[in-house]
Amino acid sequence: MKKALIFGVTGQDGAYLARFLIKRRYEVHGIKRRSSSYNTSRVDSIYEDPYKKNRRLILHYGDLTDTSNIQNLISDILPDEIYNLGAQSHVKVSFETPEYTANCDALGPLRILEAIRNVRKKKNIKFYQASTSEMFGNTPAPQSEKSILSPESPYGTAKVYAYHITKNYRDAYKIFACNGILFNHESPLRGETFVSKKITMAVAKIKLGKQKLMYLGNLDAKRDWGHAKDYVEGMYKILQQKKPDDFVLATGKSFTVRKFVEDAFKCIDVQIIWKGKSLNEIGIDKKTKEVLVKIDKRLFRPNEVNFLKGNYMKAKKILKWTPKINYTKLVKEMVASDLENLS
Ligand code: NAP
Ligand code: G4F
Repeated sequence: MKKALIFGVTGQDGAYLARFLIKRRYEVHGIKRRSSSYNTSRVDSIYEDPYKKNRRLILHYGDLTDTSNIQNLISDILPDEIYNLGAQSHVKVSFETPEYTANCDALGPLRILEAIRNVRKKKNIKFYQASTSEMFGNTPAPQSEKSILSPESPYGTAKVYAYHITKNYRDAYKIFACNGILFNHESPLRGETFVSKKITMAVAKIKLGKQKLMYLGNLDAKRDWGHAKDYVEGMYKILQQKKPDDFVLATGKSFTVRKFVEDAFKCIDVQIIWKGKSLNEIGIDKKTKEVLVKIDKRLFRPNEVNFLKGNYMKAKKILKWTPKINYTKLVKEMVASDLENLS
């Protein structure tokens, strides 16, 4: 039986990856952070009693900013594969907490790689690093493994460090260390402060009479939105190759935030029409004339990544990976799930 260790198991991707690996008969170890309130809701349905024998999911306390904790966990568990999905993953928040973001997102993966290096004589552990399309910044689309990295945020900059240190350890110490350069991926489990989930939850609440309107920032940014379920399969495939390498996972299609809003409202039979410009722009229900979307300048970022669209041809050719769930299905699934949960 293979053992996997997931940093970030309580996050969106961690929860999908844990389920995926458990189905493939892995023993999954996950790192959760100490919190004053419960933070395991995404994995509660696969949680197992600590007194049960032959558990498939085993949770440990840990933190990417704690070197000794990471060293101890890795040398005790000695997993076959480590997936580092842990991060301060919010781009706008990274402008407010740049130092913490660097500690967690840049030095965190370095700490894991050092721990892997230290146990090399006992076990060759494979390592997956959650790299991101945010590293490309405003490099022209479509972005591929060969595109220039030019991050526009403290988050993106920290992730560029993590990307390079992963490659350095692969080259210098022959560690099986890989980067998955993933474009935006969403799901019903997406964190509530990311734009997709913020929109689908607001749409559901408006439909149920629990909210009147939503505030958004830049409506014109374009993102390549896929489904997290497809992307965790890609992560797994990256670590099953003969040679360690880096891969872009994306859908190759890109839509504006504005279109996401329109399509989410379509799911509840509301057609949005836009009026006004810039900070005074509003989104109106065509039928009732109610204002459902307003702009709040505080939701803009100091720097914006305008256009992300990935070229995933390398993953298609080598990993035989293609995304199965398209953008339209994704939006519908997210709205339907929020309607069900909130009603
Ligand atoms: P997420 O939902 O925000 O999950 C992040 C996970 O990291 C959570 O489990 C979180 O724990 C954990 N974490 C945060 N700070 C930590 C720390 N100091 N020590 C240990 N764990 C910590 O993110 P996601 O969407 O699943 O993304 C997974 C990874 O892929 C992240 O590294 C992200 O940067 C990267 N990525 C995401 C996307 C995307 O579109 N989703 C695209 C490209 C790359 P808590 O639950 O306690 O907060
Ligand atoms: O949903 P977002 O916050 O995602 P963003 O910034 O693209 O980052 C996500 O994808 C990255 C991959 O490219 C990951 F690495 C990262 O961890 C994260 O998962 O924002 C998407 C777009 C941005 O252009 C933002 O300016 O939506 C725009 N936006 C407009 N109004 C908003 C809002 N974003 C948020 N979060 N909230 C708003 O009200």
